[in-house]
Amino acid sequence: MKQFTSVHDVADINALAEEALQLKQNPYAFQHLGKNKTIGLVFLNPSLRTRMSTQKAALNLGMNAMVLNIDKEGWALELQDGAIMNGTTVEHIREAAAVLGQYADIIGVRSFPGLKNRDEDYNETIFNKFAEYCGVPVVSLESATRHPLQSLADLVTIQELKTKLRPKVVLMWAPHIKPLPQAVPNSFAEWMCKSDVEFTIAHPEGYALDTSFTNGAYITYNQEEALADADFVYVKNWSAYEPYGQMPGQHTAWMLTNEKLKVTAQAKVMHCLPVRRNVELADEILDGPSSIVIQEAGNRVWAAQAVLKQLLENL
Ligand code: AN0
Ligand code: CP
Repeated sequence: MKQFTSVHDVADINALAEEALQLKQNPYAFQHLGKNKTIGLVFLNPSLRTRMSTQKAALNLGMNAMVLNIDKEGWALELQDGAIMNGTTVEHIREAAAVLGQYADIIGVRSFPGLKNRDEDYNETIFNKFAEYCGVPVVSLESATRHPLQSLADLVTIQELKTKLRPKVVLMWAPHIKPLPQAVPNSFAEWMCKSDVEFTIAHPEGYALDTSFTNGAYITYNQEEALADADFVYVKNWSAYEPYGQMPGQHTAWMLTNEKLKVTAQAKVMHCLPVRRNVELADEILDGPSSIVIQEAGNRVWAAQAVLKQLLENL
């Protein structure tokens, strides 16, 4: 693997998930691979899991890991080409990314969408500039439209816990108080569409995702129909793709409860976290036997480690 920005960078997603599960059994078997290699993790937005699990994965492989919260600790970044920098921005992304590439063998970048200009977000303007100017392999730590390290960890968790060959997996929209990116559901959908699962997406009218991520999924506005016989329910809020970044309705009744889970095949409930309790998901689910959110977050380490291992093997 030369970079990890989406499912399209992966030759065989099942083999990669399998590799992650093997690393979980034997975390330190490849310490030699990362000797004297450094990963730079650059955050333009907050993170708990991605930050810690990717550092842990790098350390398990014998790498050094450096973290820069560039939005808070770096110089104010200019993103526009040709800008006359006589205002508030101090450093252009051209120099910033190129310099970071001098210090690291691999660079991870987190850059959320602005949710204002769809073209800018869906062209991955910021992420792609980092990738272009840094000159080393890049890993997405969640970009404007995708979160592939999360999706790989989700696939690993489903492979680990499934009790039938082809489980039914449901991506279920959840209520929220503010507009969130489509990155997690886009990415989960494109990974599930390539996996050996029966994949359904359920959301209220107005919350359709970009169809280029959902090709092959069964899509419904009926929450109960989607939940019927489900083996895994993946809960996530997202804002509308059209009109972009808007919230066409609060739909608070879509919050998942134990009562609603009764029609499932004793489904396991997933969420990428962070989750707003009693807005997106009821306490009774998060604190009950259906939830696998902590195991899912734990698997972020093995997903990241499988990806870094393949990138190191290709350096
Ligand atoms: C982010 C999102 O929805 O993309 C990060 C999730 C991993 N979540 C929030 O902003 C709450
Ligand atoms: N799930 C996830 O990516 O969490 P963080 O935003 O805390 O990294």
